[in-house]
Amino acid sequence: DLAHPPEMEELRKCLALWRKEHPVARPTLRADIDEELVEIHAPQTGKVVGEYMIASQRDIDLAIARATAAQPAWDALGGEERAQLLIKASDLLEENTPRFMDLCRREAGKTMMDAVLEVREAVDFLRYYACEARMLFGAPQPLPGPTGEQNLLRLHGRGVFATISPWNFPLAIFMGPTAAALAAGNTVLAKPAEQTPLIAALAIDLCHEAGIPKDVLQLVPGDGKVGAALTSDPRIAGVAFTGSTGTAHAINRSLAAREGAIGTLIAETGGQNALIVDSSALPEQVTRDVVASAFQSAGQRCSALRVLYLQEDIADEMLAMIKGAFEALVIGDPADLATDVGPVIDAEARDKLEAHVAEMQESGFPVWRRELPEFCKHGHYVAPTIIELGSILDLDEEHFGPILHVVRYPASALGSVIDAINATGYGLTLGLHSRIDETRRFVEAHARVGNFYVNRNQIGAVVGSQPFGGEGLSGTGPKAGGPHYVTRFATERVTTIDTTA
Ligand code: TXE
Repeated sequence: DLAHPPEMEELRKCLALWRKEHPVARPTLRADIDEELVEIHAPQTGKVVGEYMIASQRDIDLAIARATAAQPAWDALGGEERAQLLIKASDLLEENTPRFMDLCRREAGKTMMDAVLEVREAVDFLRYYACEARMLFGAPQPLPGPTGEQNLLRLHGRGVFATISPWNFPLAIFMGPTAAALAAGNTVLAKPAEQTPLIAALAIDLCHEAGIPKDVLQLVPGDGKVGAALTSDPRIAGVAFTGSTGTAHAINRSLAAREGAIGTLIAETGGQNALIVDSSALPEQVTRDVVASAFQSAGQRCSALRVLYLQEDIADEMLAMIKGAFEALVIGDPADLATDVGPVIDAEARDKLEAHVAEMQESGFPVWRRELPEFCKHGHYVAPTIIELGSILDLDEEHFGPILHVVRYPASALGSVIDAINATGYGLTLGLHSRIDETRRFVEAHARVGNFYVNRNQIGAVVGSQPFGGEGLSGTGPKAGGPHYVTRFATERVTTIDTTA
Protein backbone atom coordinates (compact mmCIF):
# COMPACT_ATOMS: atom_id res chain seq x y z
CA ASP A 1 0.00 0.00 0.00
CA LEU A 2 1.89 3.02 -1.26
CA ALA A 3 -0.50 5.39 0.49
CA HIS A 4 0.95 4.13 3.80
CA PRO A 5 4.64 3.53 3.14
CA PRO A 6 6.67 1.95 5.95
CA GLU A 7 8.82 4.16 8.15
CA MET A 8 12.21 4.92 6.63
CA GLU A 9 13.92 3.54 9.74
CA GLU A 10 12.37 0.14 9.18
CA LEU A 11 13.41 0.24 5.57
CA ARG A 12 17.00 1.13 6.53
CA LYS A 13 17.15 -1.84 8.91
CA CYS A 14 15.88 -4.15 6.18
CA LEU A 15 18.42 -2.71 3.79
CA ALA A 16 21.29 -3.32 6.22
CA LEU A 17 20.24 -6.95 6.61
CA TRP A 18 19.77 -7.32 2.90
CA ARG A 19 23.30 -6.13 2.23
CA LYS A 20 24.68 -9.20 3.98
CA GLU A 21 24.58 -11.42 0.92
CA HIS A 22 22.30 -14.45 1.09
CA PRO A 23 22.90 -17.60 -0.89
CA VAL A 24 20.66 -17.88 -3.92
CA ALA A 25 18.31 -20.85 -3.87
CA ARG A 26 18.37 -23.22 -6.82
CA PRO A 27 14.91 -24.61 -7.33
CA THR A 28 14.68 -28.08 -8.78
CA LEU A 29 11.64 -30.23 -9.13
CA ARG A 30 13.56 -33.47 -9.52
CA ALA A 31 17.23 -33.33 -10.29
CA ASP A 32 17.52 -36.84 -11.71
CA ILE A 33 15.67 -36.50 -15.00
CA ASP A 34 15.81 -34.54 -18.21
CA GLU A 35 15.05 -30.96 -17.14
CA GLU A 36 16.59 -28.05 -18.96
CA LEU A 37 18.88 -25.73 -16.96
CA VAL A 38 18.22 -22.02 -17.51
CA GLU A 39 20.09 -18.93 -16.29
CA ILE A 40 18.34 -16.00 -14.62
CA HIS A 41 19.60 -12.48 -15.31
CA ALA A 42 19.33 -9.32 -13.17
CA PRO A 43 17.27 -6.73 -15.09
CA GLN A 44 19.51 -3.85 -13.90
CA THR A 45 22.84 -5.33 -15.00
CA GLY A 46 22.08 -8.30 -17.23
CA LYS A 47 24.38 -10.38 -14.98
CA VAL A 48 23.56 -13.98 -14.04
CA VAL A 49 21.96 -14.18 -10.58
CA GLY A 50 21.04 -17.85 -10.50
CA GLU A 51 19.77 -20.78 -12.48
CA TYR A 52 16.82 -23.15 -12.44
CA MET A 53 15.52 -26.31 -14.01
CA ILE A 54 12.56 -26.19 -16.38
CA ALA A 55 10.16 -28.99 -15.43
CA SER A 56 10.03 -31.79 -18.00
CA GLN A 57 6.82 -33.48 -19.13
CA ARG A 58 7.73 -36.38 -16.83
CA ASP A 59 8.09 -34.01 -13.89
CA ILE A 60 4.69 -32.54 -14.66
CA ASP A 61 3.04 -35.97 -14.89
CA LEU A 62 4.56 -37.03 -11.58
CA ALA A 63 3.62 -33.76 -9.90
CA ILE A 64 -0.02 -34.05 -11.06
CA ALA A 65 -0.19 -37.68 -9.92
CA ARG A 66 1.13 -36.78 -6.46
CA ALA A 67 -1.16 -33.76 -6.15
CA THR A 68 -4.18 -35.85 -7.20
CA ALA A 69 -3.39 -38.51 -4.60
CA ALA A 70 -2.86 -35.94 -1.84
CA GLN A 71 -5.99 -33.87 -2.45
CA PRO A 72 -8.70 -35.84 -0.60
CA ALA A 73 -6.74 -35.83 2.66
CA TRP A 74 -5.94 -32.11 2.36
CA ASP A 75 -9.61 -31.37 1.68
CA ALA A 76 -10.68 -33.52 4.62
CA LEU A 77 -8.29 -31.71 6.96
CA GLY A 78 -10.80 -28.86 7.27
CA GLY A 79 -10.55 -25.09 7.22
CA GLU A 80 -9.15 -24.57 10.72
CA GLU A 81 -6.16 -26.87 10.22
CA ARG A 82 -5.39 -25.44 6.81
CA ALA A 83 -5.67 -21.93 8.25
CA GLN A 84 -3.10 -22.72 10.93
CA LEU A 85 -0.61 -23.92 8.32
CA LEU A 86 -1.17 -20.83 6.16
CA ILE A 87 -0.69 -18.54 9.17
CA LYS A 88 2.54 -20.34 10.06
CA ALA A 89 3.68 -19.89 6.44
CA SER A 90 2.84 -16.17 6.61
CA ASP A 91 4.97 -15.81 9.76
CA LEU A 92 7.93 -17.51 8.06
CA LEU A 93 7.57 -15.30 4.97
CA GLU A 94 7.51 -12.21 7.18
CA GLU A 95 10.61 -13.34 9.10
CA ASN A 96 12.39 -13.77 5.78
CA THR A 97 11.57 -10.28 4.50
CA PRO A 98 15.22 -9.29 3.92
CA ARG A 99 15.90 -12.43 1.85
CA PHE A 100 12.85 -11.75 -0.29
CA MET A 101 13.83 -8.10 -0.69
CA ASP A 102 17.23 -9.21 -1.88
CA LEU A 103 15.75 -11.65 -4.39
CA CYS A 104 13.14 -9.12 -5.57
CA ARG A 105 15.97 -6.70 -6.35
CA ARG A 106 18.26 -9.23 -7.98
CA GLU A 107 15.75 -11.25 -9.92
CA ALA A 108 13.00 -8.73 -10.70
CA GLY A 109 14.89 -5.40 -10.51
CA LYS A 110 12.54 -4.08 -7.80
CA THR A 111 13.36 -0.96 -5.83
CA MET A 112 13.68 -1.51 -2.08
CA MET A 113 10.37 0.25 -1.42
CA ASP A 114 8.55 -1.92 -3.98
CA ALA A 115 10.22 -5.01 -2.55
CA VAL A 116 9.20 -4.39 1.06
CA LEU A 117 5.61 -3.65 0.01
CA GLU A 118 5.55 -6.81 -2.07
CA VAL A 119 6.48 -9.00 0.91
CA ARG A 120 3.81 -7.32 3.03
CA GLU A 121 1.17 -8.00 0.40
CA ALA A 122 2.11 -11.69 0.18
CA VAL A 123 1.93 -12.02 3.98
CA ASP A 124 -1.46 -10.25 3.99
CA PHE A 125 -2.82 -12.60 1.32
CA LEU A 126 -1.79 -15.67 3.32
CA ARG A 127 -3.42 -14.34 6.49
CA TYR A 128 -6.59 -13.13 4.77
CA TYR A 129 -7.19 -16.43 2.97
CA ALA A 130 -6.39 -18.32 6.18
CA CYS A 131 -9.26 -16.41 7.83
CA GLU A 132 -11.49 -17.28 4.89
CA ALA A 133 -10.58 -20.98 5.29
CA ARG A 134 -11.62 -20.79 8.94
CA MET A 135 -14.93 -19.08 8.19
CA LEU A 136 -16.00 -20.96 5.07
CA PHE A 137 -14.73 -24.50 5.54
CA GLY A 138 -15.91 -25.32 9.05
CA ALA A 139 -19.30 -26.73 9.97
CA PRO A 140 -21.78 -27.32 7.10
CA GLN A 141 -24.35 -24.63 6.46
CA PRO A 142 -27.94 -25.76 7.18
CA LEU A 143 -30.44 -24.70 4.51
CA PRO A 144 -34.20 -24.39 4.95
CA GLY A 145 -36.51 -27.22 3.82
CA PRO A 146 -39.85 -28.85 4.63
CA THR A 147 -40.38 -30.63 7.97
CA GLY A 148 -38.74 -34.02 7.99
CA GLU A 149 -35.89 -32.99 5.72
CA GLN A 150 -32.43 -31.74 6.52
CA ASN A 151 -30.34 -29.90 3.92
CA LEU A 152 -26.66 -29.27 4.49
CA LEU A 153 -24.30 -27.32 2.24
CA ARG A 154 -20.55 -27.91 2.42
CA LEU A 155 -17.70 -26.35 0.50
CA HIS A 156 -14.89 -28.56 -0.81
CA GLY A 157 -11.78 -28.11 -2.87
CA ARG A 158 -12.23 -28.71 -6.60
CA GLY A 159 -9.18 -30.96 -6.91
CA VAL A 160 -5.75 -30.01 -8.27
CA PHE A 161 -5.31 -26.33 -9.09
CA ALA A 162 -2.55 -24.84 -11.26
CA THR A 163 -1.57 -21.31 -10.29
CA ILE A 164 0.28 -19.52 -13.09
CA SER A 165 1.80 -16.18 -12.22
CA PRO A 166 3.65 -13.21 -13.76
CA TRP A 167 7.04 -11.70 -12.90
CA ASN A 168 5.82 -8.23 -11.93
CA PHE A 169 4.66 -9.34 -8.46
CA PRO A 170 6.83 -12.43 -8.18
CA LEU A 171 5.97 -13.04 -4.52
CA ALA A 172 2.56 -11.43 -3.86
CA ILE A 173 0.78 -12.63 -7.00
CA PHE A 174 2.57 -15.98 -6.85
CA MET A 175 1.51 -16.52 -3.22
CA GLY A 176 -2.00 -14.96 -3.32
CA PRO A 177 -3.87 -17.35 -5.65
CA THR A 178 -1.77 -20.27 -4.34
CA ALA A 179 -2.86 -19.53 -0.76
CA ALA A 180 -6.50 -19.14 -1.83
CA ALA A 181 -6.47 -22.47 -3.66
CA LEU A 182 -4.89 -24.19 -0.66
CA ALA A 183 -7.33 -22.54 1.76
CA ALA A 184 -10.23 -23.99 -0.24
CA GLY A 185 -8.90 -27.55 0.01
CA ASN A 186 -7.18 -27.91 -3.36
CA THR A 187 -3.70 -29.24 -3.87
CA VAL A 188 -1.61 -26.84 -5.93
CA LEU A 189 0.96 -26.90 -8.71
CA ALA A 190 2.45 -23.42 -8.63
CA LYS A 191 4.13 -22.22 -11.81
CA PRO A 192 6.03 -18.96 -11.35
CA ALA A 193 7.03 -16.74 -14.26
CA GLU A 194 10.17 -17.95 -16.01
CA GLN A 195 11.91 -14.69 -15.05
CA THR A 196 11.40 -15.09 -11.28
CA PRO A 197 11.59 -18.72 -10.11
CA LEU A 198 14.05 -18.10 -7.24
CA ILE A 199 11.64 -15.95 -5.26
CA ALA A 200 8.95 -18.59 -5.81
CA ALA A 201 11.29 -21.40 -4.72
CA LEU A 202 12.06 -19.67 -1.43
CA ALA A 203 8.34 -19.09 -0.78
CA ILE A 204 7.52 -22.75 -1.45
CA ASP A 205 10.37 -23.93 0.79
CA LEU A 206 9.01 -21.80 3.63
CA CYS A 207 5.47 -23.13 3.10
CA HIS A 208 6.87 -26.67 3.41
CA GLU A 209 8.80 -25.64 6.51
CA ALA A 210 5.50 -24.37 7.93
CA GLY A 211 4.08 -27.89 7.57
CA ILE A 212 2.17 -27.76 4.28
CA PRO A 213 2.87 -31.24 2.84
CA LYS A 214 5.20 -31.45 -0.17
CA ASP A 215 2.63 -33.23 -2.38
CA VAL A 216 -0.04 -30.67 -1.46
CA LEU A 217 2.03 -27.74 -2.74
CA GLN A 218 4.58 -28.29 -5.51
CA LEU A 219 6.68 -25.85 -7.48
CA VAL A 220 6.59 -26.39 -11.25
CA PRO A 221 9.23 -24.06 -12.70
CA GLY A 222 9.25 -23.25 -16.39
CA ASP A 223 8.05 -21.07 -19.22
CA GLY A 224 4.78 -20.82 -21.12
CA LYS A 225 5.20 -24.34 -22.51
CA VAL A 226 5.18 -25.74 -18.97
CA GLY A 227 2.10 -23.62 -18.22
CA ALA A 228 0.40 -24.95 -21.35
CA ALA A 229 1.27 -28.55 -20.40
CA LEU A 230 -0.46 -28.01 -17.05
CA THR A 231 -3.60 -26.39 -18.43
CA SER A 232 -4.11 -29.02 -21.15
CA ASP A 233 -4.07 -31.88 -18.64
CA PRO A 234 -7.63 -32.93 -17.72
CA ARG A 235 -6.49 -33.90 -14.21
CA ILE A 236 -6.13 -30.17 -13.46
CA ALA A 237 -9.51 -29.04 -12.08
CA GLY A 238 -8.84 -25.33 -12.27
CA VAL A 239 -6.34 -22.66 -13.25
CA ALA A 240 -5.75 -19.38 -11.44
CA PHE A 241 -3.86 -17.23 -13.91
CA THR A 242 -2.44 -13.73 -13.67
CA GLY A 243 -0.70 -12.25 -16.68
CA SER A 244 -1.42 -10.89 -20.10
CA THR A 245 -4.82 -11.00 -21.76
CA GLY A 246 -3.43 -12.96 -24.74
CA THR A 247 -2.19 -15.77 -22.47
CA ALA A 248 -5.55 -15.86 -20.64
CA HIS A 249 -7.25 -16.42 -24.01
CA ALA A 250 -4.78 -19.23 -24.81
CA ILE A 251 -5.48 -20.91 -21.46
CA ASN A 252 -9.21 -20.55 -21.99
CA ARG A 253 -8.90 -22.32 -25.35
CA SER A 254 -6.72 -25.01 -23.85
CA LEU A 255 -9.24 -25.72 -21.07
CA ALA A 256 -12.09 -25.82 -23.58
CA ALA A 257 -10.25 -28.26 -25.86
CA ARG A 258 -9.66 -30.86 -23.14
CA GLU A 259 -11.68 -34.03 -22.80
CA GLY A 260 -13.11 -34.85 -19.39
CA ALA A 261 -14.17 -32.55 -16.56
CA ILE A 262 -14.81 -28.89 -17.37
CA GLY A 263 -11.98 -26.77 -15.96
CA THR A 264 -12.42 -23.54 -14.01
CA LEU A 265 -10.47 -20.44 -15.05
CA ILE A 266 -9.87 -17.52 -12.70
CA ALA A 267 -7.94 -14.90 -14.68
CA GLU A 268 -6.51 -11.52 -13.75
CA THR A 269 -5.06 -9.77 -16.76
CA GLY A 270 -3.94 -6.42 -18.09
CA GLY A 271 -5.59 -3.02 -18.31
CA GLN A 272 -5.70 0.21 -20.30
CA ASN A 273 -6.00 2.33 -17.17
CA ALA A 274 -7.10 5.95 -17.48
CA LEU A 275 -7.31 8.92 -15.13
CA ILE A 276 -9.69 11.82 -15.76
CA VAL A 277 -8.73 15.21 -14.35
CA ASP A 278 -11.16 18.12 -14.50
CA SER A 279 -10.68 21.80 -13.66
CA SER A 280 -11.86 21.36 -10.04
CA ALA A 281 -8.93 19.04 -9.20
CA LEU A 282 -6.03 20.03 -6.93
CA PRO A 283 -2.96 20.37 -9.21
CA GLU A 284 -0.31 19.34 -6.61
CA GLN A 285 -2.22 16.21 -5.67
CA VAL A 286 -2.81 15.32 -9.33
CA THR A 287 0.89 15.73 -10.12
CA ARG A 288 2.00 13.52 -7.24
CA ASP A 289 -0.54 10.82 -8.02
CA VAL A 290 0.06 10.81 -11.78
CA VAL A 291 3.82 10.51 -11.48
CA ALA A 292 3.61 7.78 -8.82
CA SER A 293 1.05 5.69 -10.68
CA ALA A 294 2.61 5.96 -14.13
CA PHE A 295 6.30 5.61 -13.26
CA GLN A 296 6.71 3.75 -9.95
CA SER A 297 7.71 0.11 -10.46
CA ALA A 298 8.82 1.35 -13.92
CA GLY A 299 5.12 1.27 -14.87
CA GLN A 300 5.05 -2.52 -14.50
CA ARG A 301 1.91 -2.72 -12.40
CA CYS A 302 -1.35 -3.90 -13.84
CA SER A 303 -3.05 -0.97 -12.05
CA ALA A 304 -0.61 1.64 -13.41
CA LEU A 305 -1.89 4.76 -15.13
CA ARG A 306 -1.49 4.54 -18.92
CA VAL A 307 -3.71 7.34 -20.27
CA LEU A 308 -4.24 10.67 -18.54
CA TYR A 309 -7.29 12.66 -19.69
CA LEU A 310 -6.84 16.38 -18.92
CA GLN A 311 -9.70 18.85 -19.25
CA GLU A 312 -8.64 21.25 -22.02
CA ASP A 313 -8.67 24.51 -20.05
CA ILE A 314 -6.24 23.25 -17.38
CA ALA A 315 -4.19 20.93 -19.61
CA ASP A 316 -1.20 23.23 -20.26
CA GLU A 317 -0.77 24.16 -16.60
CA MET A 318 -1.20 20.53 -15.41
CA LEU A 319 1.14 19.14 -18.05
CA ALA A 320 3.84 21.66 -17.10
CA MET A 321 3.62 20.59 -13.44
CA ILE A 322 3.65 16.89 -14.33
CA LYS A 323 6.68 17.38 -16.57
CA GLY A 324 8.44 19.16 -13.70
CA ALA A 325 7.93 16.14 -11.40
CA PHE A 326 8.80 13.78 -14.27
CA GLU A 327 12.14 15.57 -14.76
CA ALA A 328 12.88 15.09 -11.04
CA LEU A 329 12.45 11.28 -11.09
CA VAL A 330 15.60 9.43 -10.07
CA ILE A 331 16.32 6.64 -12.55
CA GLY A 332 18.93 4.07 -11.61
CA ASP A 333 20.04 1.20 -9.42
CA PRO A 334 17.10 -0.36 -7.55
CA ALA A 335 19.44 -1.04 -4.62
CA ASP A 336 19.76 2.71 -4.05
CA LEU A 337 17.04 4.00 -1.69
CA ALA A 338 16.77 7.22 -3.68
CA THR A 339 15.79 5.44 -6.91
CA ASP A 340 12.25 6.06 -8.17
CA VAL A 341 12.46 4.21 -11.49
CA GLY A 342 14.37 0.95 -11.94
CA PRO A 343 14.72 -1.32 -14.96
CA VAL A 344 12.02 -3.20 -16.88
CA ILE A 345 12.11 -6.95 -16.56
CA ASP A 346 14.10 -8.03 -19.62
CA ALA A 347 15.42 -7.14 -23.06
CA GLU A 348 12.25 -8.35 -24.75
CA ALA A 349 10.09 -6.01 -22.65
CA ARG A 350 12.49 -3.11 -23.28
CA ASP A 351 12.51 -3.68 -27.05
CA LYS A 352 8.71 -3.85 -27.20
CA LEU A 353 8.35 -0.58 -25.29
CA GLU A 354 11.00 1.15 -27.42
CA ALA A 355 9.21 -0.01 -30.58
CA HIS A 356 5.99 1.53 -29.28
CA VAL A 357 7.68 4.90 -28.57
CA ALA A 358 9.30 4.87 -32.03
CA GLU A 359 5.97 4.09 -33.69
CA MET A 360 4.22 6.93 -31.84
CA GLN A 361 7.03 9.31 -32.84
CA GLU A 362 6.77 8.25 -36.48
CA SER A 363 3.01 8.79 -36.35
CA GLY A 364 3.65 12.42 -35.35
CA PHE A 365 2.48 12.32 -31.72
CA PRO A 366 4.51 14.69 -29.46
CA VAL A 367 6.93 12.72 -27.25
CA TRP A 368 9.01 13.76 -24.18
CA ARG A 369 11.69 11.43 -22.84
CA ARG A 370 14.15 11.44 -19.96
CA GLU A 371 17.86 10.85 -20.54
CA LEU A 372 19.07 7.56 -19.08
CA PRO A 373 22.04 7.94 -16.71
CA GLU A 374 25.28 6.07 -17.39
CA PHE A 375 24.46 3.30 -14.86
CA CYS A 376 21.48 2.21 -16.97
CA LYS A 377 23.45 1.52 -20.15
CA HIS A 378 24.11 -2.14 -19.25
CA GLY A 379 20.69 -3.06 -17.90
CA HIS A 380 17.20 -3.26 -19.34
CA TYR A 381 16.07 0.31 -18.81
CA VAL A 382 13.43 2.32 -20.65
CA ALA A 383 13.61 6.10 -20.26
CA PRO A 384 10.41 7.45 -18.66
CA THR A 385 8.31 8.85 -21.49
CA ILE A 386 5.26 11.09 -21.97
CA ILE A 387 3.33 10.90 -25.26
CA GLU A 388 0.44 13.14 -26.23
CA LEU A 389 -2.38 11.36 -28.09
CA GLY A 390 -5.76 12.21 -29.59
CA SER A 391 -7.66 9.41 -27.78
CA ILE A 392 -7.13 6.28 -25.72
CA LEU A 393 -8.23 4.42 -28.86
CA ASP A 394 -4.96 5.47 -30.58
CA LEU A 395 -3.45 2.63 -28.51
CA ASP A 396 -4.11 -0.90 -29.68
CA GLU A 397 -2.82 -2.68 -26.59
CA GLU A 398 -1.46 -2.28 -23.08
CA HIS A 399 2.12 -0.93 -22.91
CA PHE A 400 3.59 -2.36 -19.74
CA GLY A 401 6.31 0.13 -18.79
CA PRO A 402 7.16 3.72 -17.76
CA ILE A 403 5.18 5.41 -20.54
CA LEU A 404 2.40 7.91 -19.82
CA HIS A 405 -0.01 8.91 -22.58
CA VAL A 406 -1.88 12.22 -22.30
CA VAL A 407 -5.14 13.24 -24.00
CA ARG A 408 -6.91 16.63 -23.80
CA TYR A 409 -10.71 16.71 -23.67
CA PRO A 410 -13.28 19.54 -23.72
CA ALA A 411 -15.41 19.85 -20.54
CA SER A 412 -18.53 19.05 -22.55
CA ALA A 413 -17.12 15.72 -23.77
CA LEU A 414 -16.94 13.70 -20.53
CA GLY A 415 -19.51 11.22 -21.87
CA SER A 416 -17.38 10.51 -24.97
CA VAL A 417 -14.28 10.11 -22.80
CA ILE A 418 -16.04 7.36 -20.80
CA ASP A 419 -17.31 5.77 -24.04
CA ALA A 420 -13.74 5.67 -25.41
CA ILE A 421 -12.39 4.14 -22.18
CA ASN A 422 -15.13 1.49 -22.24
CA ALA A 423 -14.50 0.86 -25.94
CA THR A 424 -10.97 -0.38 -25.21
CA GLY A 425 -12.62 -3.53 -23.86
CA TYR A 426 -10.38 -3.50 -20.78
CA GLY A 427 -11.88 -2.75 -17.38
CA LEU A 428 -9.26 -2.74 -14.66
CA THR A 429 -8.59 0.64 -12.96
CA LEU A 430 -9.90 4.15 -13.56
CA GLY A 431 -9.03 7.29 -11.63
CA LEU A 432 -10.88 10.58 -11.28
CA HIS A 433 -9.60 13.82 -9.83
CA SER A 434 -12.64 16.06 -9.42
CA ARG A 435 -14.32 17.86 -6.52
CA ILE A 436 -17.69 17.76 -8.23
CA ASP A 437 -19.96 15.05 -6.79
CA GLU A 438 -22.14 14.93 -9.86
CA THR A 439 -19.09 14.16 -12.02
CA ARG A 440 -18.04 11.35 -9.70
CA ARG A 441 -21.53 9.85 -9.77
CA PHE A 442 -21.65 10.10 -13.57
CA VAL A 443 -18.28 8.38 -14.05
CA GLU A 444 -19.07 5.73 -11.43
CA ALA A 445 -22.36 4.93 -13.16
CA HIS A 446 -21.00 4.68 -16.69
CA ALA A 447 -17.42 3.34 -16.53
CA ARG A 448 -17.06 -0.44 -16.72
CA VAL A 449 -14.02 -0.93 -14.49
CA GLY A 450 -13.18 -3.12 -11.54
CA ASN A 451 -11.41 -0.53 -9.37
CA PHE A 452 -12.31 3.17 -9.38
CA TYR A 453 -10.06 5.58 -7.46
CA VAL A 454 -11.34 9.07 -6.63
CA ASN A 455 -8.98 11.92 -5.70
CA ARG A 456 -6.23 9.53 -4.69
CA ASN A 457 -3.33 7.56 -6.00
CA GLN A 458 -4.43 5.06 -8.62
CA ILE A 459 -2.16 2.31 -7.42
CA GLY A 460 -2.80 -1.23 -6.48
CA ALA A 461 -4.89 -2.68 -3.78
CA VAL A 462 -4.98 -3.40 -0.08
CA VAL A 463 -5.86 -6.97 0.87
CA GLY A 464 -9.22 -7.05 2.63
CA SER A 465 -10.16 -3.41 2.06
CA GLN A 466 -9.54 -2.79 -1.64
CA PRO A 467 -10.19 -6.15 -3.36
CA PHE A 468 -8.62 -5.94 -6.79
CA GLY A 469 -9.46 -7.17 -10.29
CA GLY A 470 -11.08 -6.21 -13.55
CA GLU A 471 -13.69 -7.20 -16.07
CA GLY A 472 -13.85 -7.64 -19.85
CA LEU A 473 -10.33 -8.05 -21.26
CA SER A 474 -8.96 -7.44 -17.73
CA GLY A 475 -10.15 -10.65 -16.13
CA THR A 476 -12.88 -12.95 -14.93
CA GLY A 477 -13.15 -11.82 -11.32
CA PRO A 478 -13.77 -12.37 -8.47
CA LYS A 479 -11.48 -9.83 -6.86
CA ALA A 480 -8.23 -10.91 -5.23
CA GLY A 481 -8.12 -10.10 -1.52
CA GLY A 482 -11.91 -9.83 -1.37
CA PRO A 483 -14.71 -11.79 0.30
CA HIS A 484 -15.79 -13.74 -2.80
CA TYR A 485 -12.37 -14.91 -3.99
CA VAL A 486 -11.77 -18.16 -2.08
CA THR A 487 -15.21 -19.56 -2.88
CA ARG A 488 -14.35 -19.58 -6.61
CA PHE A 489 -11.70 -22.18 -5.81
CA ALA A 490 -14.31 -24.39 -4.13
CA THR A 491 -17.20 -26.56 -5.19
CA GLU A 492 -20.49 -26.78 -3.29
CA ARG A 493 -21.97 -30.10 -2.20
CA VAL A 494 -25.43 -30.42 -0.71
CA THR A 495 -26.60 -33.39 1.36
CA THR A 496 -30.36 -33.88 1.76
CA ILE A 497 -31.46 -36.27 4.53
CA ASP A 498 -34.96 -37.58 5.13
CA THR A 499 -35.08 -37.32 8.93
CA THR A 500 -38.38 -39.24 9.20
CA ALA A 501 -36.90 -42.42 7.80
O1 TXE B 1 2.45 -12.16 -18.76
P1 TXE B 1 2.43 -13.52 -19.59
P2 TXE B 1 3.72 -11.40 -18.17
C1 TXE B 1 -0.62 -8.53 -16.27
C2 TXE B 1 -0.09 -7.25 -16.79
C3 TXE B 1 0.70 -7.66 -18.00
C4 TXE B 1 1.16 -9.04 -17.68
C5 TXE B 1 2.64 -9.10 -17.40
O2 TXE B 1 -1.07 -6.31 -17.03
O3 TXE B 1 -0.13 -7.69 -19.13
O4 TXE B 1 0.43 -9.45 -16.54
O5 TXE B 1 3.03 -10.41 -17.11
C6 TXE B 1 2.74 -18.19 -18.37
N1 TXE B 1 -0.21 -21.38 -21.11
N2 TXE B 1 -0.90 -8.48 -14.87
O6 TXE B 1 4.35 -10.65 -19.25
O7 TXE B 1 3.42 -13.54 -20.66
C7 TXE B 1 4.10 -17.55 -18.23
O8 TXE B 1 5.10 -18.52 -18.21
C8 TXE B 1 -0.04 -21.29 -19.78
C9 TXE B 1 -2.28 -8.37 -14.47
O9 TXE B 1 4.55 -12.34 -17.38
O10 TXE B 1 1.00 -13.72 -19.91
C10 TXE B 1 3.93 -16.78 -16.91
O11 TXE B 1 4.09 -17.66 -15.82
N3 TXE B 1 0.79 -20.41 -19.19
C11 TXE B 1 -2.53 -8.25 -13.07
C12 TXE B 1 2.47 -16.35 -16.96
O12 TXE B 1 1.83 -17.19 -17.92
C13 TXE B 1 1.47 -19.57 -20.00
C14 TXE B 1 -1.45 -8.20 -12.11
C15 TXE B 1 2.27 -14.88 -17.34
O13 TXE B 1 2.92 -14.64 -18.56
C16 TXE B 1 1.34 -19.61 -21.40
C17 TXE B 1 -0.14 -8.39 -12.64
C18 TXE B 1 0.44 -20.57 -21.96
N4 TXE B 1 0.23 -20.67 -23.26
C19 TXE B 1 0.11 -8.50 -13.99
N5 TXE B 1 2.12 -18.64 -21.93
C20 TXE B 1 -3.93 -8.13 -12.51
N6 TXE B 1 -4.92 -7.81 -13.33
O14 TXE B 1 -4.12 -8.30 -11.32
C21 TXE B 1 2.74 -18.01 -20.90
N7 TXE B 1 2.35 -18.57 -19.73
